[in-house]
Amino acid sequence: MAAAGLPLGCARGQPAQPVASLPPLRQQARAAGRGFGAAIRSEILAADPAYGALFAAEAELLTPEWEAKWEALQPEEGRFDFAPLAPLLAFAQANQQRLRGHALLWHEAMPPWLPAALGEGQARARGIMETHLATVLAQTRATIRDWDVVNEPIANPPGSDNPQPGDNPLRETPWFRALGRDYIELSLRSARALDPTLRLTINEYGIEEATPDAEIKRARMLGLLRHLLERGCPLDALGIQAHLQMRRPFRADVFARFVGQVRDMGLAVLITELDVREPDALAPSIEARDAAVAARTAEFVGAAVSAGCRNVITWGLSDRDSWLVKEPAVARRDGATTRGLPFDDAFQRKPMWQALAGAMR
Ligand code: 9MR
Repeated sequence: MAAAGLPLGCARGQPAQPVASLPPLRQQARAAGRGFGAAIRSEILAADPAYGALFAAEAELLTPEWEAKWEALQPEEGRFDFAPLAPLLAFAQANQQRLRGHALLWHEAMPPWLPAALGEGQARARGIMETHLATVLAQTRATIRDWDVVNEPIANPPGSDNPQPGDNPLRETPWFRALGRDYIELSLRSARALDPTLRLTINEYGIEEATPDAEIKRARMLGLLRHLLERGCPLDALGIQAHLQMRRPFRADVFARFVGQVRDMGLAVLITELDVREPDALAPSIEARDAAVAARTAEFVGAAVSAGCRNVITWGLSDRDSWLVKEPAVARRDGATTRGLPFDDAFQRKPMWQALAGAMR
């Protein structure tokens, strides 16, 4: 009989199995031909055995939350450092997990030298890009077969958080300023030439929800993808981050239509960074809060899976280590801990875990 925890819906008349005794998410997803995973951090892995045990049990896919960003891999020009990434590669190998690469080109987590060097002319910028891709892809070739080549290339439209002024559909990053919109195509072509069977992904946020700004961002993304594919640019997948916000409406039909449009272009679509930001005004009980997060997760992941997304990755597993709690810009102002991931602070499965299990089955 179910003691602690909520019963998972089961056949009428049968006792519910306690949630803690159900097979882990990676197993449930795999049984349905899907992949479940989460973002992981090497410094926590080194310090906390329980963290490693949780990831080993529950996640089949792993994304380094920081360790494969430019700041980590090339902190000074020409000095590459794979030491922070190495323990994650070893961990993945020991636990039969696949590591995704995140991210080759991004306007954040840049080491201080990089934006300055990119301002030194087109040839210099191309050289820097080529060297980074060649070195990193050669080093990770045997272990990472899927990279976010470009992260967050689309400009935030008016009405979104941090909008970009003007009507450029692309984000005006140091890469854009150095090389124009072709920086995206150049990086994808270069990655394909360096490693012909590597899976190339563009990753983006703010394209999930039913708001006018997300609608514009989706249109901008479709425009970029169409442009790249028309030019014969190599590209395999769109990663949809899915940092969902409860204060924003979600509509399964709107989201599924977008996923369908991308898949109709011949691209795979995967969910890369799922978590849920709770509303400003919280329900009075933890139970009600968790039920709301679980309902949004079930709706979102259900729509994604039905629309053909095979892989779902959450941005961490436990609320304890979530950027939603640690990052001052997104942490709650009322001091409450955002409960936006499938496990609580004590690594107990939450209703969001059940929602993920249900949707992935
Ligand atoms: O969660 C990540 C946080 O720990 C890092 O400090 C930050 C900068 O490297 O990046 C966060 O992850 C971001 C991801 O790489 C891209 N999408 C948005 C994520 C949350 O900011």
